[in-house]
Amino acid sequence: MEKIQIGVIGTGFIGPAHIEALRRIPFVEVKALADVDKKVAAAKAAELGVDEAYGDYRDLLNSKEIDAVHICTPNFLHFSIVKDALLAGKHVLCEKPLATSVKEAKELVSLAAEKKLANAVGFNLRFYPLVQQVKAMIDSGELGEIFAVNGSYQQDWLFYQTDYNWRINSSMGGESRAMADIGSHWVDMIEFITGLKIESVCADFATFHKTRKKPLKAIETYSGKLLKPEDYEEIPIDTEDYASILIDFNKGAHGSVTVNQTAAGRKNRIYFEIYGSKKSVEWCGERPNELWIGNRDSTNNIMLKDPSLVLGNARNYINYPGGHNEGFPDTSKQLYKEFYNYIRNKEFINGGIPKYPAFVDGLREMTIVGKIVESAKQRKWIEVEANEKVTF
Ligand code: SOE
Repeated sequence: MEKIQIGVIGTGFIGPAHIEALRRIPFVEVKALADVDKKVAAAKAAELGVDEAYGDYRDLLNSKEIDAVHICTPNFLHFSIVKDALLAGKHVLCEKPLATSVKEAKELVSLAAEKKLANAVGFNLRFYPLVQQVKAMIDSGELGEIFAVNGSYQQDWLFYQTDYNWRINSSMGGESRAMADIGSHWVDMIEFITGLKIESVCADFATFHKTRKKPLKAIETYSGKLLKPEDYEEIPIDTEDYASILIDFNKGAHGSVTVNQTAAGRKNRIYFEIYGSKKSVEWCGERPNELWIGNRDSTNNIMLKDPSLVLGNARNYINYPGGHNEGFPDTSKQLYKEFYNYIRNKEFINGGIPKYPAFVDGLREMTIVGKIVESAKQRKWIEVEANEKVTF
């Protein structure tokens, strides 16, 4: 079988997760990786069992054998690498955020369309089977009209003043941190499953650690717990630890979300509750195989992930029987499976509708997060354009 050849650019926390998930798809192969210099790249390639290592991503892009690239670098590099990759004729899957400004994101959406290349953004959390089940329930009218959507995304890996990572530095991660890093997943997930559009937002941001102790050497995401006091310098912080947002959706729905990266005990907890005119649902990413279903006139239920119980399309994202739990790594596998099926079936040539989050979804999320940041600064409600116009 001829396999689709892939290059992974950036091998910190998330790059290896991409490689592992890609290896679970039979018709693709991770051929090469690139990192900041030849030494780091060679060490990562040896550790991860990848044949080719590049110290400059442009050399990877020059390889004729590579069909597609995954961009897993710090955020500020996304725009230039995605652009170079598209100009080199590669299909691209980029981690979120797609770029650091809406203007740049629009340029990438247009360039990918002009070059007729498949493009995706790493909103993998959409692919939890029971998240897809909620979408199917809402699409079939089971919840009725949506009244309210509430939720949160909370973590504790940045709880201490000594917790540090490139995401904290606005020049590397972007102006917003908690909202852009994890709130973006919540926003993407909710618009995807409900079909509702966020129309206006009113945000309150907080930075609890006004200064943080930055390690004197670079460390990877989630690795700060291993450092000692003499390994730090104190620096001012200009990105938010916390954000709470009131949301007005179209079709009369209302909602709210809180994101917090300093929430002790919350490891990686994305959570939502959706209240409809017929029933309610509640789901939490730390118990992803359980869905609470709430009724007014009969008993409430807990549905367990099981391919024989879910509605239509949700079944496509379940590979194990009930009781055999699927989790975070499986969401990436399901996203990449859809992306590479699209490429394998050459759907990009005629502009087939992707079943995965594409660059337009990355642009949409950036538009919303941009308005949330504006609202926090101005301390007032800000409208979000219903549909961003992109010219091709
Ligand atoms: C760090 O906060 C992070 O790795 C995010 O960047 C991911 O998108 C999320 O899936 C888990 O947490």
